[in-house]
Amino acid sequence: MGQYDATPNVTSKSGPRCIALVGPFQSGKTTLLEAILARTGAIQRQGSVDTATSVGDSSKEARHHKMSVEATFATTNFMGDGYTFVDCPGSIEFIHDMRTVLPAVDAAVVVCEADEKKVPQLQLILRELEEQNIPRFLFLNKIDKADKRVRETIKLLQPASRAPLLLRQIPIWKGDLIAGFVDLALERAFVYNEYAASEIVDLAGEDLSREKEARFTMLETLADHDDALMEQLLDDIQPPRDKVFDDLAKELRDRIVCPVLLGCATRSNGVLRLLKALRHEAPGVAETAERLGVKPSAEAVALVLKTFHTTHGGKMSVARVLTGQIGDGTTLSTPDGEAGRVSGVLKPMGQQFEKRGAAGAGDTVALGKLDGVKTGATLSTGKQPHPALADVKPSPPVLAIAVQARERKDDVKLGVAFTKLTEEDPSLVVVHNAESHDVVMWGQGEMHLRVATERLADRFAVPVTTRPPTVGYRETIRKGVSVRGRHKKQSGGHGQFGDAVVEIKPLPRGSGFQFEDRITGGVVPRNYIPAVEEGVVDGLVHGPLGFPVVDVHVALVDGSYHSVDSSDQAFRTAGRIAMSEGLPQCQPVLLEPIHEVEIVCPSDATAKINAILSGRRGQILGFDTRDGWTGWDVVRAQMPEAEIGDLIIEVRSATAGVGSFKFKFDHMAELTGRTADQIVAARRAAE
Ligand SMILES: Nc1nc2c(ncn2[C@@H]2O[C@H](COP(=O)(O)OP(=O)(O)O)[C@@H](O)[C@H]2O)c(=O)[nH]1
Ligand SMILES: [Mg+2]
Repeated sequence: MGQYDATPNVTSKSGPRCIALVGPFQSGKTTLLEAILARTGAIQRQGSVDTATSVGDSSKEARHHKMSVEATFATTNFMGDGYTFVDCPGSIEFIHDMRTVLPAVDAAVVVCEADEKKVPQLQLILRELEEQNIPRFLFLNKIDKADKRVRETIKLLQPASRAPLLLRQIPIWKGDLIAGFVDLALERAFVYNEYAASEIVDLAGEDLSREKEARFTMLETLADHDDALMEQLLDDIQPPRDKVFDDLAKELRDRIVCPVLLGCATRSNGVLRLLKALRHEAPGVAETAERLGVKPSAEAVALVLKTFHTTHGGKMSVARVLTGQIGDGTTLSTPDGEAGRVSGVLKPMGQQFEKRGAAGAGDTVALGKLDGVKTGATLSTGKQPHPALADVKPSPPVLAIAVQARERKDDVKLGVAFTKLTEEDPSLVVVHNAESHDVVMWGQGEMHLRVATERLADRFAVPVTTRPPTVGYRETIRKGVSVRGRHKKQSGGHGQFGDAVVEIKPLPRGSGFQFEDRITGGVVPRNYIPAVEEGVVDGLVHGPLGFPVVDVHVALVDGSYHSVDSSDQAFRTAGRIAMSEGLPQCQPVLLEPIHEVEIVCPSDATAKINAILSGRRGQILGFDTRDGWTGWDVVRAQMPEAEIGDLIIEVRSATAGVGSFKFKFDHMAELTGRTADQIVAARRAAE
């Protein structure tokens, strides 16, 4: 029994832990956090997400949308050790918040349900953990609603995980309900109590033989990486309990297996077992530091997991200290240079931050007033800044909206708000479109952009209006023409005179603009020719259809001048006149940007995705299985930019929220017919 039963409350060698709660949307992560906080005494009683009384999801946006829209940190104590749990949002639109937290956690608890429909989401999240090499437990939640054998559930979920799912507990059924569990490592049976520790009961009869069988399966999986254990099993020798626990811990830490625990977060069942498993088996900060390449040192090294701009406390950088100490007034550096002095070390608890003393290795704390520091930054106190620990890149954005302050006077404030917003959430990208003058906010989906827009109003007090961004249409010509542009003005004394004959002709797609000087005999003096070219370029900015003109060749072939009245300005005007008269005669045609799009989706949605693409004037180039994924496809297509605008909304709804895409510009293509007429008419109306 030893340490696994009556463990005294002594601080373990592992130091304060940092544990991520991750998993599909709605699986019960926020509820589990609440149960953990109640069970460990950090809060008086367990609140619930359903009555908006939980510590997680306490921001205005989360309450409003009834879902986690950003990572929430909460600190507690269990059996003498400090723990910070990070409730990470499960939706793919907010997955970046999880990604930036993961590098510095000791382990992740993947909360999931026995639901086939959630397998693609589960796989998406497990991939992030697998790629970042994070030790992970699976917490099979909502077992109060279980309607199938746990072993069947494991079989259902296994394709989502590269590491074998290792069932550590089996349920005790009472009729159709699960009344408790048998811990296979401990070889003990427990009956659940609501909101209290489970009770030990004796195992007998059928439960006992099921236990033996399930335990053997667990040991066999462990033995795949432990030859000594394999020999014992072959020789029918019972391995000692401590040896089994050691193996469980080792194979978890080496990411060889993913142990599975059962529970019910709403009733706080299985929570204590989970906490004990974390206490005994999850790596400590020293191992995590080693995984990140941080050497033990008196100098502090910390990683920023999240940035908050709070109303009262100003900017907070939540960071995990991997080695050394950070206190109030500590001067920190990032690899880019000095980051500033810490003003306040606080303990994060949902939306609240409480002052605390200096933070040591393992602690996860909010550091006040580090103005230049961004999420993901590596902080250190050494003479030489510590090199960056993690390089977590956001997924390419998939949806854009053009944003404008509702009131002009807020324009400057909006710029500042954007800076803070993107500091908090690097998966949000703000770009200024020099051509259309749109300020465009790119994000990970509809809800992501909606929450960002709400934050602009709520946190930064800048109400905004939004609209779809401008599509980068162009126009070109289909035939050539020769035309004269003549500018003559006699107004009182000094007149103006410029006269240029140009030949306009189409160029192949993608050639841009070319200018040729074919003047002979000095009919247009050398020094005026650049001015003619400038005038021609002026004439291309806004073509007869209302868009920039591309892929044209213009040759200056003839003209005349006046020794007194000619000037650069007059020739520039002549060049512009030639274009505005010539282009409408050249059969102008609209060009639209076509992008190559690569969509990833669960295979059972591929047919739907193909239909969506065809319905949006897409040309399907082919599809393939997604490399390294089970049950996923990649569909490639060429699509007009105008149709990509809100494509993600349809893709997400066809894939239960997990499909995504990336795209890159491929070429400009002619667009004629009704669609083109509508675009040109809309442009005229807008002008
Ligand atoms: N029956 C049951 N419902 C649960 C359990 N855990 C969470 N829920 C419910 O599932 C829903 C989603 O829970 P939440 O914690 O917000 O999930 P999250 O999206 O993963 O954070 C809420 O209505 C919870 O009350 C559980 O163990 N059993
Ligand atoms: Mg949640």
